Amino acid sequence: QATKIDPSAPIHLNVVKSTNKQGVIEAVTRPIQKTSQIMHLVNPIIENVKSKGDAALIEYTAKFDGVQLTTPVLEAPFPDEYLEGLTEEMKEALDLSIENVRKFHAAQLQKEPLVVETQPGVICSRFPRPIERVGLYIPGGTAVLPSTALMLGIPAQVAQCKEIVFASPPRKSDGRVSPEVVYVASQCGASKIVLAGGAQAVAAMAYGTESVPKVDKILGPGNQFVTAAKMYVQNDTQALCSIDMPAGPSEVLVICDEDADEDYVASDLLSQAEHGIDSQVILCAINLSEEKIIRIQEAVNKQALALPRVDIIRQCISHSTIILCDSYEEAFEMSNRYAPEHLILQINNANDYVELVDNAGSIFVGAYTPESCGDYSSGTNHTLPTYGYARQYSGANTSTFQKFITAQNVTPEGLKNIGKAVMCVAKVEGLDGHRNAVKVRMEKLGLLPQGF
Ligand code: HSO
Ligand code: ZN
Repeated sequence: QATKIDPSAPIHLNVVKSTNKQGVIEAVTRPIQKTSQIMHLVNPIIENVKSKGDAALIEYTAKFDGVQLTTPVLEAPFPDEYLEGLTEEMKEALDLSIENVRKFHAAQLQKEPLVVETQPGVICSRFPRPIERVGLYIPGGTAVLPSTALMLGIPAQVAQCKEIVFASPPRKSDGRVSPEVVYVASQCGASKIVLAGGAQAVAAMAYGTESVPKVDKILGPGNQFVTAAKMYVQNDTQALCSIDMPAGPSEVLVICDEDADEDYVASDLLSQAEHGIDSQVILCAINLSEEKIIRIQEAVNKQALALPRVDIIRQCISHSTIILCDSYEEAFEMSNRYAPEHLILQINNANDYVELVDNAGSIFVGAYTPESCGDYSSGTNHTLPTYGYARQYSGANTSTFQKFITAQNVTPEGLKNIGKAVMCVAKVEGLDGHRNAVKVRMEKLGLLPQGF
């Protein structure tokens, strides 16, 4: 996918005017997902894990990750040696992040029971129950992601899921997952870490193997193989497994005005760009002077060149765009249409504009709120809808790890109040058995209305 880009050219975003319809369309069009095309690669992997279990899992880990395992699962309590290399400072940082994520997600638990008497004697209620077993996928690859482990593991623990299983590909160097991920897994009360990645890890958790427990829901980001496997198992009634949401490349839309600090704006664009060459980075700039645009471009170039992942950034920024907007309203309209995973507001009185947001995964309000805070430590979740799915999906939250059960209790008085309506509708549906279930009761109670 990487295109040839002159490494000596300055790292600058494209610039289009909001009135340039074609330019804007190009800027906000997301890359096409090849999920269905890679299904034929993913299918045999899933089938193999399904039929051969651990043996297939071990084989794929040897083949794809270059690690020869004797058992594909690390069981809790995780041995101390797996925490080797975890510094005190890192532990404190993870602890603070965990504490804040726990606080914010615990506050989402329903405190009062939801009970509504819709008619006298008709009592309807709704209550949450944890999803019993969840599988949390933590990608390997170019970055270690203990933050993703905690963003999924802590809400699962808060929701009181009975079994929390992590899966992450082992490192080639020592066949382990990073000590940070192991630490987070232990803090979340995870029972197991499956040392596998890709479609094979998803399959193992969806169907279960000799050593991997079958789970009820699989969550977490991943490459196209992981996404394709999640889609597959979600559609297989034999797996009886749901997933969080379809995933695409990570994205940010920043809205800034003339008073925004160019260094802050540039840093937010780059923190997204370093995620991957296919990351989506858009800046909606409201009534910006030419000098300001130049200063932002210069800041992007200067900061980018100092970052270790400059090569990834260069690729990403080459398809990133500054859209010049004429008003705040226009910028928010643009953003709502794009429905970004992350929306950053670097504008005057940013708080007042939050009510204009209809579609976004998570909003970062004001100059001192970089996305990085939400990615790691503030308390909100960083597992967010990408690819425009912010139109209909929420980011991961406590209820992601629950399902809701409704109940009702109808008394004779209640039956008197709704029985006739039930019988009427049952009649038009031609379902006499339904009608009869009310009728026999009303009859015995001496409540049957005339003509029934
Ligand atoms: N921005 C990513 C999350 C992440 N950032 C993990 C750093 N580590 C998707 O929300
Ligand atoms: Zn990030």
